[in-house]
Amino acid sequence: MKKEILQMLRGAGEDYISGQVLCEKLGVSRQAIWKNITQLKEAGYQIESQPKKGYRLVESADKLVGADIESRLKADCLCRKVECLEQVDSTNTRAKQLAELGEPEGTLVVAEEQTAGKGRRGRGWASEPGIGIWMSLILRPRLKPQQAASVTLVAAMAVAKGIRECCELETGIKWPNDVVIHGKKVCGILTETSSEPDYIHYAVPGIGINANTKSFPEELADRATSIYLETGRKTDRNALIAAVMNAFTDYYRKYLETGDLSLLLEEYDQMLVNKDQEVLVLYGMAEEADPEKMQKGIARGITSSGALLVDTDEGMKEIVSGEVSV
Ligand code: BTX
Repeated sequence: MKKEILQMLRGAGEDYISGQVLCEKLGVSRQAIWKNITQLKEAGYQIESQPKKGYRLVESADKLVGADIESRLKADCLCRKVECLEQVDSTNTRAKQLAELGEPEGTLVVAEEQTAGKGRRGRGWASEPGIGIWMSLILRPRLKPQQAASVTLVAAMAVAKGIRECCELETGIKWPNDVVIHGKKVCGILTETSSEPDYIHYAVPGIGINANTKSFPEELADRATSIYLETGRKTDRNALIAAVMNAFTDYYRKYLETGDLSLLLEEYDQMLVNKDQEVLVLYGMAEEADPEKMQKGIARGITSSGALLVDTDEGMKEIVSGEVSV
């Protein structure tokens, strides 16, 4: 019921909404409304109550609240349910556990803190408490496993669009999966899948967004940034999560329509910071890349299967794995 109460309070804007109207619209007693409002206040929402006028939302909580996120999702949003945790090792690990237990598509796991946040290829992901967005979505796409790699690119587009809409901030995508501002990472995405040779059990894109981080440890400072550092404003994390989920829904449905990125190519390329820029193709992991095998080229965009097209001395190449440096 908190979801509906928040929707109605937000809908009323600066105005009060009477307890009577809330009771009638939600079909519950005044006491039930009062109890839920009290719980929202305890969670950090500033809700003003005036005896004859009713309730008014003054300020949302600076806390992740499942009902708040749900109250902002579009009616046709793919995300149907939010599990909100104070602390977890990794939201990806938790989402995968739920998926193994049969949780349907559309459940989102979010956490205030990750104690063992994961990056790609065994790397870590710094996930300080209370300031970031650490979340993982359960998907059950009816696609071939080799098509699932593009989920990451779809998620990157959704993050870029969500940040633009919610924070009025332009970001770019560093192929394949980093969302960057001025060359620094504001978001990383790790998609984990469970599949058989021709069937995907589930895919879990895990998204880490540095929302309100005020400073990074020295080893990250030159490659990481946050929305706060770029705008000087604090982001309402519940609103941003919902904006990303709403954007993801639209992009993901287009992706499922064809099973590839053909309907999203143009928009992805517009977001691609590497487009028409010189890139260094590193075959293998960046840390171990053999300098002999590095090759310069100009990135031209992606293919419908998500590969990066790089114009090199030896002609156009499709980079399907490895990394590029911006
Ligand atoms: P990646 O391997 O591309 O990036 C990891 C690298 O990025 C690290 O080695 C480090 O250099 C740098 N890094 C670590 N933490 C941060 C940070 N907070 N901001 C910017 N750079 C950082 C990217 O992997 C995939 C990250 C996915 C994270 C999400 S959070 C929710 C979900 N749960 C989980 O455990 N992982 C995902």
